[in-house]
Amino acid sequence: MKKLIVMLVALLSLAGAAQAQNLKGLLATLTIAWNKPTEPFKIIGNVYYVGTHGLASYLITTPQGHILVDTVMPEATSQIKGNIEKLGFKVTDIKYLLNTHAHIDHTGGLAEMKAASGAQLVAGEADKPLLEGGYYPGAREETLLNFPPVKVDRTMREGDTITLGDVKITARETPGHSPGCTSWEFSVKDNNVTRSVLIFCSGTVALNRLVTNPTYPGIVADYRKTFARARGMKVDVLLAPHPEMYKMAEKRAKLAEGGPNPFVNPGEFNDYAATLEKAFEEGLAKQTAAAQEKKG
Ligand code: 4NZ
Ligand code: ZN
Repeated sequence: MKKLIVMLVALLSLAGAAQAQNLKGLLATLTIAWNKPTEPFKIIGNVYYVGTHGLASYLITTPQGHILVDTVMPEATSQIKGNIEKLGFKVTDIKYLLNTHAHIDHTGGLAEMKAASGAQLVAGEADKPLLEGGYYPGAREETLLNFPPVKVDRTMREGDTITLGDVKITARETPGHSPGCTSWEFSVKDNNVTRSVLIFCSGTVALNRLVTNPTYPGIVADYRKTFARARGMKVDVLLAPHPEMYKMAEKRAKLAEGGPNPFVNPGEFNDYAATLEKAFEEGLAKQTAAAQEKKG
């Protein structure tokens, strides 16, 4: 189990190499772990995990309706629906669908969930064309990464907010992993203590090209802007689209034992972002060296 996760993380960071020959194989391997079911559960306050074993989807509930952040692979959308109902909530009560970034593993079910709920889709401005086109940035022709296109109802920039009932969610621009990569910041109450939550978009290099014909113009500067921004952010509860990014399984097991909520971990986000920044600079150096070599 642990071994598998280590392998997947390694695969994701090796994606630059994998991209060259065998995207199909990589995607097939990842999808098996991504699509395994898992039990939905309450993370903290009014925030619930409704994703699969390998990909996160979050339900934020209010008496005035709910907010769903991200879906998973297209074929696993029924799992999200099932998980929401299992917790006693209704898909038709979802008012807003939010997206962290326009990659198939997080957008695959947006069109289906939008049709099922009638919710408004909210996303980072620069990801709008990707969501509405259903393609991976810089790889429009790569049909393996295509997903059902979906209309974006509202685009967000840094500091923009959406409010539903007593929940106010603020968009934080964290571009790089995708051009409109948006992290979602809000507060929850845990035992009468207010905690800041961040659903972080992502900062991994993964399949992105950083040099020579980059995934999108300005990608390197965008990643660096995100890491600089992350240094100044104060986050009590880190959540992300890939559950291993914040050790979800470990914390869930601990949560079941009782005691203080293990998802409250101030500083974890800043440490994680620092790790990502180091991996990014290493990835950039590697891609730069590989490009030099090719040039001869
Ligand atoms: S991601 C694949 N969202 O960048 C797609 O972590 C997207 C990612 C990783 C891997 N893939 O197709 O293998
Ligand atoms: Zn991604």
